[in-house]
Amino acid sequence: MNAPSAAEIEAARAALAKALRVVVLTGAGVSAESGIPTFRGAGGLWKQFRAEDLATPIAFGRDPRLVWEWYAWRREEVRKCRPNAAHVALARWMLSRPGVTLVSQNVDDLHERAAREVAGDADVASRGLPIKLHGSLFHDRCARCNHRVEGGPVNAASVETLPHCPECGGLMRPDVVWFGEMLPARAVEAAFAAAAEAEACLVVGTTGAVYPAAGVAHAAKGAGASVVIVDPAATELDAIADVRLHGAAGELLPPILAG
Ligand code: BV8
Ligand code: ZN
Repeated sequence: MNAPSAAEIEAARAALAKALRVVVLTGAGVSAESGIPTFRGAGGLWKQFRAEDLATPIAFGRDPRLVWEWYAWRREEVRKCRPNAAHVALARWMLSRPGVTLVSQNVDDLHERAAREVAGDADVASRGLPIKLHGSLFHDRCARCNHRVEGGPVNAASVETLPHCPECGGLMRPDVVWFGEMLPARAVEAAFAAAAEAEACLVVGTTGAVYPAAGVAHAAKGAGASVVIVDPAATELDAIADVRLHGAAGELLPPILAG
């Protein structure tokens, strides 16, 4: 796929600049240039680890140590990474204008770190934070009473040494949404409410294969929004794109989100 022309970049920039309300949907591709493997791409996360073996409640019930080892490894991988130019451009843009809602499928914290770095202080940064549809890699949740804590060090030597709930003693799990599990209701509500109001929808770095997350883009389209898609490869949302830019998020977001 050839790189987008200046006219295509300008078409994307204009569609986003003139929209009073914009919903942004990001997936693993927005973190790819930070060095975090995507899920389904070459060398994607699922390639080395079969999703059904690790990211399902059944797998966790069957072998909590294995599942915790994978998430502890991913936490360390993300900690070694830094937000890339796409996260920074998005954070800068969100902090420079009203009316943008960021919805992310990612469980990493790179959008949050970019917002904090750009804003310099936590209050301002809060305007650049994402709605996290699939939870957070850096939080643990009690599998019994749902008590939620900041994730700490994980000792997966035995089930007994795995993180346990300070409230009820139950086994903690990563605070992410596994396949077959409901998404956090408030996050879904907020994401689809933003889509229903949007005049533009920017989709960055997602195959659009996972629902209900991918439905955010369809809901925005249905509400009459112009859909701009940034991705180097074909996605399952391409059919609803009004402007389709083939390329990397780190290269394309800075020019299309420029002031
Ligand atoms: C639910 C958290 C219902 C854990 C994840 C059949 C049809 C339709 C749907 C279903 C179906 N069968 C089952 C379902 C439902 C299922 C689903 O959608 N399955 C799909 C796979 C078919 N969904 C669910 O199970 C959801 N729950 O439906 O509950 C329910 C109803 C009643 C009662 C109970 C339950 C829960 C889904 C959430 C699963 N959790 N992750 C973890 O992370 O460990 S999903 C996982 O996939 C990640 O969150 C990830 O974000 C998400 C989507 O993947 P992408 O982000 O798109 O990543 P991918 O690698 O696929 O794509 C990367 C893209 O980036 C590519 O396009 C690539 O080209 C691009 N890229 C690469 N480099 C760059 C780039 N782009 C820009 N710049 C670059 N440099
Ligand atoms: Zn508990």
